[in-house]
Amino acid sequence: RVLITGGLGQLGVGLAEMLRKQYGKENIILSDIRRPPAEVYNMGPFVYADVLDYKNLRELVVNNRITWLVHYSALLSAIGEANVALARTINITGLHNVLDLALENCLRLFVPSTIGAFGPSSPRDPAPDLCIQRPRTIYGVSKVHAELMGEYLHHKYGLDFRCLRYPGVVSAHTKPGGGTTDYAVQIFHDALSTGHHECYLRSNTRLPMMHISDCHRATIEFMQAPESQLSLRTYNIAAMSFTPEEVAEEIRKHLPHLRVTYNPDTIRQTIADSWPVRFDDSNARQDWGWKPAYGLSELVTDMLASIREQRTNAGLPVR
Ligand code: VAH
Repeated sequence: RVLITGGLGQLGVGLAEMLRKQYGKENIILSDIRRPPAEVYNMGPFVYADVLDYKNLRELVVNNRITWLVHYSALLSAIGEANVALARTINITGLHNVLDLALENCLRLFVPSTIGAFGPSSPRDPAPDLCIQRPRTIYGVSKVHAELMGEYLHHKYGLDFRCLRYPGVVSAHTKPGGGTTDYAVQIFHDALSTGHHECYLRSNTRLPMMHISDCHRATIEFMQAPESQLSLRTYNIAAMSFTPEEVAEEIRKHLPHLRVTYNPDTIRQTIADSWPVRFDDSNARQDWGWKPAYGLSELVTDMLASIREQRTNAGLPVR
């Protein structure tokens, strides 16, 4: 059985849906510290879980016979810079609870890392799996800590710790949670509603990005990969890298009137300028067969179709 923490963020619900198709509804338990919307309750098992409450987590793991833990609870890059103390508590103390729980109960553990685990002194174009990592956000620092702790406990105690560094994830049905790549989701909603997007990054800020279904598929394929195939515990995964201007141009092939004004905000522009421009994910492709399905044109086509349908169903006007 799988327990997903931070399940109501950008990634949890979609991953649960994909896992439930393969392993059955009752075997995938979504959790968060917030009450879910009705449709999430109706999808399958949901429980309250606070990653800062070790006893609560242990009870969930034992009572539900959990064997895999997917740890999505975290404060992302920009929101973490606005609340460093909380980000450190959730991203580091929460992680330690999950690591201890995994060791105590012989759980297999997936923890996501991010392009944000690199910093200005890392090679940026491309960033390889193994290189200098001196990130300049509490989010990045906490994710490097997660990578190092997971790898240490794997080598010392045999913990099956697995970690993927995600690019910015572009999703139609869920909102991102306060990251630096969030513009890449908002621009689609703006294109179909007001026709105008105000971008908080410069037009030429290139960042690694991925369609959410590629992100979920990579996670599941990686979790299923035989241990013998893994030469690393933490892997970069990539699909594409684009700038705000490039994604705007691709959207204009469908909606020619999209207007974008660039109004860089210092915090998120500084974060983005410290991150990799492109990822080298050759180890993931070689070791466990990673291959993305969505490039920029497929992503734009899918996002516009999904959001158009959403707005129509909600009785909202669509451009
Ligand atoms: C963020 N979307 O922007 C998250 C992610 C790769 C970026 O970690 O913080």
